[in-house]
Amino acid sequence: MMHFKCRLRRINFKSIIIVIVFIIAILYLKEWSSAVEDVVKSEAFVFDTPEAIGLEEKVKQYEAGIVENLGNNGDAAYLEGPDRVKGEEALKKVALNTVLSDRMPLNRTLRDPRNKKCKNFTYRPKLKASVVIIFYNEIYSVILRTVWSVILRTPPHLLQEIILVDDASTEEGLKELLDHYIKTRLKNYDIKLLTLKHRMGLIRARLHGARVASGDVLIFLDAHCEATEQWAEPLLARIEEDRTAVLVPIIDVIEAHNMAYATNGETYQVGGFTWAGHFTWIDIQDEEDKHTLGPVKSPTMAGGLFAIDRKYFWEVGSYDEQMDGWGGENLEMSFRIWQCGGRLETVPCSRVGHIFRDFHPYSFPDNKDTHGINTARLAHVWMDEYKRLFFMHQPSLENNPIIGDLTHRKQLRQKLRCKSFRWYLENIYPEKFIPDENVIAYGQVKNKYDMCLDDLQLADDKVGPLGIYQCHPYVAMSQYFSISSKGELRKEAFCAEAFSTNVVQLTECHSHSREQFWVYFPKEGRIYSPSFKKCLSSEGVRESSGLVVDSCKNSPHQKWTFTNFNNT
Ligand code: UD2
Ligand code: MN
Repeated sequence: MMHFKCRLRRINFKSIIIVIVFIIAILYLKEWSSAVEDVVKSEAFVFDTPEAIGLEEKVKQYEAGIVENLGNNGDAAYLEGPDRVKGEEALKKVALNTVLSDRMPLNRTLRDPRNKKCKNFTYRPKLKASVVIIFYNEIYSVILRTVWSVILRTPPHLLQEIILVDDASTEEGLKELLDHYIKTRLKNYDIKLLTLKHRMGLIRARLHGARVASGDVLIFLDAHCEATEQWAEPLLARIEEDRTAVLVPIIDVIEAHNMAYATNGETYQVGGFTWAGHFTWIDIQDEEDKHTLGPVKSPTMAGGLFAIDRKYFWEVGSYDEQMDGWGGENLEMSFRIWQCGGRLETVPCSRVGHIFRDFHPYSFPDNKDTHGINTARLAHVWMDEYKRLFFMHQPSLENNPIIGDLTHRKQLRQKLRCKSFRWYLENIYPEKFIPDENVIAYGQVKNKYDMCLDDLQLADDKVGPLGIYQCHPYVAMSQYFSISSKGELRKEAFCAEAFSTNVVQLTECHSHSREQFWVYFPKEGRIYSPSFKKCLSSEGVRESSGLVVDSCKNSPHQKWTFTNFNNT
C-alpha cells in the first residue's frame, strides 16, 4: 500500500509538472501568435474573389505606370510635368520622391558598386539566410524594390526565405496590395508577410521576424534598400568562419529625390557614437584596415542592415524587448556584441543601398522620445561609469521610471559574463574622446562677461564657428568643452581651429595639426595659439557669432575659466 501511494504521488508530481509546462507553452504560444495577426504564405492562392480582382486591377495600374528603364543602372531619374511637381511635394511630405519610385521598375538594374578586386574572390558559403524586412507605412514600390533586389541578387540556394513584417501600418490597402503582389508575382519564392496587430516599434517588429525565421543566418534590412551583386555571399562566408561575427555591408546612399544609387567609390566609414547617444560615421583608424577588402572592425553599427548567425542572435541577447519605437537598439547591440565576446565588422565587398530620409515620415505614439528612453536603458545596462556622459545630455532620464525595469538585461549581462565598458573603449574604440579623462580642463568655459564658449548648435559633420552664448544650464548640449592633454580645445569630434584670417572655427579634429593646438594658462585665463602667437578672444564678437584670435593682452575678452581644472 505504502509503495503504491508513493508511486501514485510520484506520478502525480510528474504529471503536474508536465501539465504546467504544457500550459506555459500554450500560453506563450498564444501570446506570441496573438501579436501576429496572420502569416501569409505565398502558396494556395484563389484568384476569383471580387477583392482579388480589385487588387489585381490596382497592381496592373501600377505596372502600367512604370516607365521602362527609368533609373536602371542605379542612375538618377527625373520626371516631367505634373508628376514632377507631385514628386517634389511627396519629397517634402515623406522625405522621399514616392511618385518617382512608383514609375521605376521594381527590378531595376544596378551597377556593381564594389571594389573591382572583390570580383576575384570566390565565396562558397553553405549557410542559408532569412532576410527580415520590417516596415511601417512604407511605400509599396519601395518595399517591393527592396524585395526584388534580394531575389535578383541572392543565389537561390543561399536564400531560405524573405520575411516581411508589417508593424501595423495604417496606410490603407498597403498590406492587401503587397499580399496580392506576393501571391501572384512572387509565388515561386518563399516570402512570408507578417502583420502585427498593434504597432510595436522597429525593435519588437524585428524580433517577431526573427522568431519566424528558420535560416541559419538572419539578415535584417530596412524596407527601402537595394542589395547589389554578391551582397550576401561574403556575409554568409564570414559567419561560417566565425559564428560570433556580426556583419554590416557598406551602406551606400540611394538619393531620396532622384533615387540615384550613389557610391563614395572605394572609401567608406565605420560606426562610432556620440556621448549624446547618437550613431555617427567615423573614419577607419587602423592603417591595415584601410587597405583590406576583408572584414574591418567596426565599433558600432547603424542598425538597419546587418547579418548575424540566427542561434547566436538569441544566445547573445537578441534585442532589449522593452525598447519601444525607434532608436538606441543599434548602439545597445553594438556594445553588447563587443562586450560579450563577439565581433562587429563591416564587410567592404558586400554593399547595399539605403534611402536616407531627412526626417521621419511617421510620428510616434504619444510623441514619446523613444530614442532617449532606449538609450537611457542601454546606458544603465552597458556603459558602467561612462553613463555619466550620456546622462549629462539627458539628466531628466537618469532616474526616471519612464525607462522601465532593467532587471532582465542586467541579468543577461551577468549570465554572459560580459566585459566592462572601459574595456570596450580601450580595446575596440581607443580613439573615442572622453571629455573628462586625459584632459587638462573641462566643462563650461566662461569669459569675464559671463558668456560661455558655445558650438552654436553645430550640426554633425559640419564646420561652423566657435562662438559665445549666454551661459546656460544645459551645459552638455552646446557648451561643454575640454582642453585635451594633446592641446586640443575640443568638443566630441570637433576641435577649435584658428585660421590665418584670425577666425576660429570648429572643424573635425585631425591630430597633430598646429592650427588646432592650444595652450591654456589657468592663472591668466589665456587660451593661447602657439602657431599664431595669439590668444582666443571675444572682443568685437557679438553673441552667437564666431570668436577670433587676437594679439594677447590683458583684456577681459581673453580671460577664460573652465568649470573643472585638473591640476595634475
Ligand atoms: C537607422 C537604421 C534603422 C534603425 C534606426 C535606429 C540604418 C540604415 N537604419 O534609422 O534600421 O536601426 O536607425 O532605431 O541603419 N519601422 C517600423 N516601426 C516603427 C518605425 C519604423 O517597423 O515604428 C521600420 C521602418 O519602416 C524601416 C525601419 O523600421 O523599415 C527603420 O526605420 P527608418 O528607416 O525610419 O530608420 P533610419 O534608417 O532613419
Ligand atoms: Mn531606414
